[in-house]
Amino acid sequence: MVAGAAEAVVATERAQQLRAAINEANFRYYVLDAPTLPDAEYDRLLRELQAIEAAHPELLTPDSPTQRVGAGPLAAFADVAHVIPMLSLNNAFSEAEVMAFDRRVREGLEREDATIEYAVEPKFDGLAVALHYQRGVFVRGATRGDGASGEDVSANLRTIRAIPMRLASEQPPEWLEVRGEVLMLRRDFERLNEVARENGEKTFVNPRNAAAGSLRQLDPRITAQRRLSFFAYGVGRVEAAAGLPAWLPETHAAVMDSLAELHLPVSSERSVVHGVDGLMRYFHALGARRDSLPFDIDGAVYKVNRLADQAALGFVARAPRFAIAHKYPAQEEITQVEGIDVQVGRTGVLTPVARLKPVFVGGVTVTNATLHNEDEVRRKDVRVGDSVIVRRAGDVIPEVASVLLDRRPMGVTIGDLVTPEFPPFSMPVVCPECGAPVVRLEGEAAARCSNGLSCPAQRKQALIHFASRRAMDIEGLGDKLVEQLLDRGLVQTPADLYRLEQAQLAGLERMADKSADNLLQAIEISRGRELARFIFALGIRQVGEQTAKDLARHFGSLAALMAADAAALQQVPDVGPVVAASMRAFFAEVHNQTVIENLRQARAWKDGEAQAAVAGKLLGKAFVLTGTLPNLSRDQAKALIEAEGGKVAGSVSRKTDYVVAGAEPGSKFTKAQELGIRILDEITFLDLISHGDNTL
Ligand code: D41
Repeated sequence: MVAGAAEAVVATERAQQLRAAINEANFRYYVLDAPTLPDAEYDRLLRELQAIEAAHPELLTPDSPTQRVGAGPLAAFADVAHVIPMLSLNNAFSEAEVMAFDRRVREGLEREDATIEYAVEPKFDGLAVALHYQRGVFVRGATRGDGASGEDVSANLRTIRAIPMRLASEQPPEWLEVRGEVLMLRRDFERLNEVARENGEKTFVNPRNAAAGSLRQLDPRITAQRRLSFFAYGVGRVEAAAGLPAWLPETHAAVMDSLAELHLPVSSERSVVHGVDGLMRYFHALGARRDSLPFDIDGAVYKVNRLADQAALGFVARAPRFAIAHKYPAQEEITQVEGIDVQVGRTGVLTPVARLKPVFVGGVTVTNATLHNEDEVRRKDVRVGDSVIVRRAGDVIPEVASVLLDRRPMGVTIGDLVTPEFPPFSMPVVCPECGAPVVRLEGEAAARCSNGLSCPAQRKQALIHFASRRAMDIEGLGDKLVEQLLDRGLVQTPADLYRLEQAQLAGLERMADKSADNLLQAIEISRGRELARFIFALGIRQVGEQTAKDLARHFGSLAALMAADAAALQQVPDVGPVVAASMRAFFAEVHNQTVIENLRQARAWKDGEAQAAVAGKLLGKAFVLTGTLPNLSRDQAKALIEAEGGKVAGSVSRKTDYVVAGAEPGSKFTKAQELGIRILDEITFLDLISHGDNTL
């Protein structure tokens, strides 16, 4: 009995410790974006807590981190009334409208000559929700709905790790209603769609729709897999704890700072500015960073900072007079598909491209959007004549996000005749550029022209690649010029470049004597490039820049490389059967052999010497560096790794063996955790360098 009681006390204390540690880890990971606890350790703590709660059910609390994915599916969401209505925001689309807003504020406050102080923040493109905390514990959450009442989505909100289940405060208020936006980070959205695509399921049009779809799932276990995020933008109902003074911040900025102290996620992009000048400067600065933010925003929100002024201004209809949303140009627009073209790339891959009625989206006029591949067009069922949503987020290539099926033009009846609707897209069976048969290998998404470098489109892309900066680096030889050289029959293969003469160039468009000289000189300079560049320039499928370097180092000469069989090729790091087969096939083609022979006579490259693989403790091991190490610079760490035969890559993949992480690591750290890759700090890293892998 006594022993049992003592055990229970220990369990209680340990459960508290574990909850605190887990909550802290969630806060650092999801709110500060600066993880400190390795995933494995986090899982261990969570399992230990689960075990304690299973042995002592009386210790289980609703705010325990084990309860984030609790119950099974609901039949329906319950309605929740918002005691304080959730207002909407008026929009401004121009500087003039912002000036009018500022004038109304000054007039409303009867301070016409004053410069108003504004709290400014990004306008998250998500869904507004209200979170209720009773004595610091999350008890309920609801969607905004129509502003007067919404749906109880508590179970789904619990799955969002950025939302604390308990506020970080010794003396929490009796009641705190936090308002904010639920959204999905771009990287989580991309991953979700990637998985959906792989499983042949429907993809989401944008992160907002994905967040909405996930939050309104009746089964919280599905929501839990969706990785939603949350940012607070204000408060609703607030009641101080009995015996404590009321919480009376004077400004919106102070409210946000308090929420941050309670470990609620607030935007680090928030700021305080003065007057319309300050608003516009913020708008443009944020706009410049828009594409590089980890989430979609559709504008900036300006709020009169002083809460007393907010109260004095009040609201009209359902929107406050003290706040406005200043919108950026839309990243999505509706337009029509005028045609579907098929483009042929360097390796013969056919890419369907939608030709669009020009539309202004994401700050540029878009006339084309990639449709990726045949399966993708079929899945979205994009057809000529369709109205489609075009999306351009960040600096990514514009994309057809979805088709508005209800606007698809139907067949038109003229007398007895009915014109058919456009048929579903199908890939051409012959290459649109050269007429050769199109092939699609089993298990591949890409359809290819089977004609290799006899196809003019492939030849053109191959030449552009050959001349490109990271390959032979022939300055000034871009798209347009390559096209002209090919059209006039001056060049057929890369080898022909080295036979060009001044007189031949003179007739080309925009080619004065001077530029002709420059081009010839750039070609001349490119003679004798190092072997690695030359191998890369050949454009062998699967052989990228790094593989080309490894091959050059390993074989030393092109002759040795060409003579190597598949087994010999696979001696090179990262060269597997697929890459080896691709190289064997390339060098087996008579056409390629001839071009290479001509390039040899033109002395286009210089062989090196075969270098035996460095012997070292870390031979063949792949490292990724992230964050700032306490003592070593990035270059120093890299040098240490390479001296032991290891390699440093720029991004984390399944092939990564170790991630060396310092302070403020980036997304590479998270990725490494997800893939279960070993993460080293500086001390363990140095240990590895001196003793090899067996000590870890
Ligand atoms: O980021 C947002 N989407 C955001 C929405 C924000 N930063 N601030 C907001 N502030 C308000 C007021 C001023 C009315 C409290 C809002 C919203 N409202 C809002 N979101 C959805 C409807 C209204």
